[in-house]
Amino acid sequence: ALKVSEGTRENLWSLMNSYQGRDSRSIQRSIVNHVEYTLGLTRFNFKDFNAYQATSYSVRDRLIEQLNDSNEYFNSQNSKRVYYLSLEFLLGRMLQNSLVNIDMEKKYKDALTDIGFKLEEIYEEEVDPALGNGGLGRLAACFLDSMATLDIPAMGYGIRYDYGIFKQQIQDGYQVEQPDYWLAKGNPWEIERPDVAYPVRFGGTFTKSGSGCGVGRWEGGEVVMAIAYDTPVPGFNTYNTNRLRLWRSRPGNEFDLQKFNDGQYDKSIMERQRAEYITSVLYPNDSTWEGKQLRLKQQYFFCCATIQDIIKRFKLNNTNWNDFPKLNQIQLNDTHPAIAAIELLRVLLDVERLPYDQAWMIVTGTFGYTNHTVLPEALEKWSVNMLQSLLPRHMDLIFFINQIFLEEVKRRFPGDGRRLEVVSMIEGWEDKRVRMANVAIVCSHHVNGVAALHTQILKASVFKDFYEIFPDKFLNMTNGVTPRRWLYCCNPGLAQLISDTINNDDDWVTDMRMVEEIAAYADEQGFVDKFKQVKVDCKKQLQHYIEKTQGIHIRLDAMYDVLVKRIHEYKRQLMDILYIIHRYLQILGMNEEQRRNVVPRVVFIGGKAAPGYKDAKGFIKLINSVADRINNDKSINDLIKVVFFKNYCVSNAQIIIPAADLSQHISTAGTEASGTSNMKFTMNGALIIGTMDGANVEIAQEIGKENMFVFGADVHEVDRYRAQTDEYRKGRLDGRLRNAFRAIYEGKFGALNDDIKGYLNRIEAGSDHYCLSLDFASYVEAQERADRTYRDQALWNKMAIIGIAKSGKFSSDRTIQEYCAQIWKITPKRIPNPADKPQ
Ligand code: H2P
Repeated sequence: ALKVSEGTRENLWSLMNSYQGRDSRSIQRSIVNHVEYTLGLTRFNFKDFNAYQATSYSVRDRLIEQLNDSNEYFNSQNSKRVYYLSLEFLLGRMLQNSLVNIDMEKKYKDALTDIGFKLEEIYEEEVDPALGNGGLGRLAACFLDSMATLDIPAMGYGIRYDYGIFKQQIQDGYQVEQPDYWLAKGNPWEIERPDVAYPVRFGGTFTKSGSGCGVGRWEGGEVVMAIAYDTPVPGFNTYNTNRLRLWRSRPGNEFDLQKFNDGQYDKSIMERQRAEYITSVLYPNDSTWEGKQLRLKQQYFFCCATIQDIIKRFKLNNTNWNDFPKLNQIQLNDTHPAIAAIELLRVLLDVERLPYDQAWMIVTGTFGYTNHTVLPEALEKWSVNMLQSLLPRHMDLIFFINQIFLEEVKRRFPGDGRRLEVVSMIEGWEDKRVRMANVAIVCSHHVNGVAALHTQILKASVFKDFYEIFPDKFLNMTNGVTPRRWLYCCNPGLAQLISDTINNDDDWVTDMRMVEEIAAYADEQGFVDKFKQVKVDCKKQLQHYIEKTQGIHIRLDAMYDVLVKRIHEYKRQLMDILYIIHRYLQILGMNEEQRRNVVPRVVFIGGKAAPGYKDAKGFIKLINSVADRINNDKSINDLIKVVFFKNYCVSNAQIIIPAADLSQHISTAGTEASGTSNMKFTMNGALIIGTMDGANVEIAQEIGKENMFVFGADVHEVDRYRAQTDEYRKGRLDGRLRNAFRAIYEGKFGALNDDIKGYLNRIEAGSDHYCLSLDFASYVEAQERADRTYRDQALWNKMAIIGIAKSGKFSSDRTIQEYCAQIWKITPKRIPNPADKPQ
């Protein structure tokens, strides 16, 4: 590497320093420079979108410098690093978050106002990068923010998909998926790095020499290139800036001009396109999506490039391989990147030529695995045949480590054939498949669940046999969310109120436990009035958004009742809409007097259904049909309004969450691993109606059960109910549920297709896996409690304020601190801010 002398360094620094001015004039200069020189437009005439682009480039300049300085500093210190591997990063918009984190929002706002632009309007020009499905991908984004803020030398690795999660449109009440080509107008936040490129091989043949796992040569097949795209991730109130590195696939060979000239146009072009397909689209969850092989290719592609990149960085300063786990921790976000562990093993054996025992020790010292769900459909399994043809050496190594592992299990649990069967990495006899979770568990030093209850379930059932083999491997890391995006940015009114009240400036933004102080003001009229005003302002903003995007007018004086998350049977959007039907039927039967007592509600239900998930799509149609009927029924005088909140995504979550009064987290107990929006809603002063599931349990512990509307069966009751016969359940079908079904069958909500009716028929016949009938009575009761409480506004606000005050635990800073202390064994490294240097 090029080493520059101190004198040259000073000179370079002073050059940069002049560019990095924080005064208004310098900010304006950098913006118009980008308009003119980067965008090639004239500074005398540019639009809001161009202002967004130029402003982003201007901010990015600052971030790049911080990123480079941070990276150089960590390299110079040979710092230990954490690598967060995830197939999804649901980042959301960057501009505001970046400005806030580098503490320049006000300065940019003023500088832009001065040249005729409104920063808030410019924020709206940014596309919402949506490279994830839901909570898992958003968690990865919150973790990046917290790791940067906590001065942890860390990097995220993932895929730069051309198409993120589809855009959801609604036609005739049905979900229609539109491709999300988010890069159409460019992406000012990324830095293309053609200099950081690695080859990735698929297929071909593997020849082995030596005994045991041997060493070998993997040749032939198809080679594609992985090109890095870097996005800087600034921390809040620190100079430290981390890197998110996303890989894009490109053809491995130069364009075959010979073939082209010989007239084989299609062939030469198709070969190149095949390589580019790998990183084209993000796969939606839970769908019976075809093209499994492409998904596997995506996984290996990004893991292979990432491992090469990590090793290259390690070799900058190190030669002793035993130091590798001490200096590198790799966290697997679910099993999607689990093949990285096998890839590291392969490289250590076949490329670095380390003995097996040493290589294995390095692998198991390096990896940690986070499980995010107990649903069997999400525990990935790859066909052995497919793996063998795509990654022959990896399949060979999985067989090998599995054999060694099973021998050890046999020794420790003699005669326990059942256990061997369950913990084996391979399942089946004819159609053999690889269980990626088992691979991940064996290859990792720690395995964690994402909330206390979820971890308990992993230990007691899903991974019970593993837990008995490796009791020390399993631990809990309750999820968290970043208070920067989910309070400070999305709810400036509340943030200001907190800062003013606890009189500590913005220190709480990096220490959420400090917010607890506001609990003391929950009864103080002055404070409560301000809180109420903040909520009303947020509701107005949502009202405006709904009017603008969906053309629906909603009243301000209603309870805003929100259920937003992926549409899935276990999350029970169906139960919510059935309750709405029940409520509607009830109101229809009321006289004037009784109606005066009804709390008006605007019910928002939003979320995307995986394109191949028929039932979930049926729920969306049902919700829209019910909305149609109720919203057009003048006789109920807007006592209920139902809004299907279209295209739920990070940027509109930032509008709806602060505006909610009541938020629903109503999964069947034992199914939602954690949930993270429950944390966001609580931080923003919405009350939860929810089951004792996932992180709801811990939220109740922190804020007090009396400050939530808890209902429903617990995990044990669910188990017992499921163990009963259909006959038993059929005999106990909740009467109100039956009436709601009747209303649907009778066509009160329009003609619905047979699929949804079939679904309801099955519940009626006692096939009720997600326990709608079991929980319905207590759900109705909890809803009534919510209504009663809402009528007592003083009580309601008090509960909301206590919720905010006691939500400190759910900052992702706390989560990351736990990962650092218990899994990664890493301490913060605060890099000196060069601006603090005496000039
Ligand atoms: C999943 C789980 C959530 C969890 C989240 C992050 C997969 O997210 O289901 O319970 O909080 O990971 O750990 P989601 O359902 O939102 O896609």
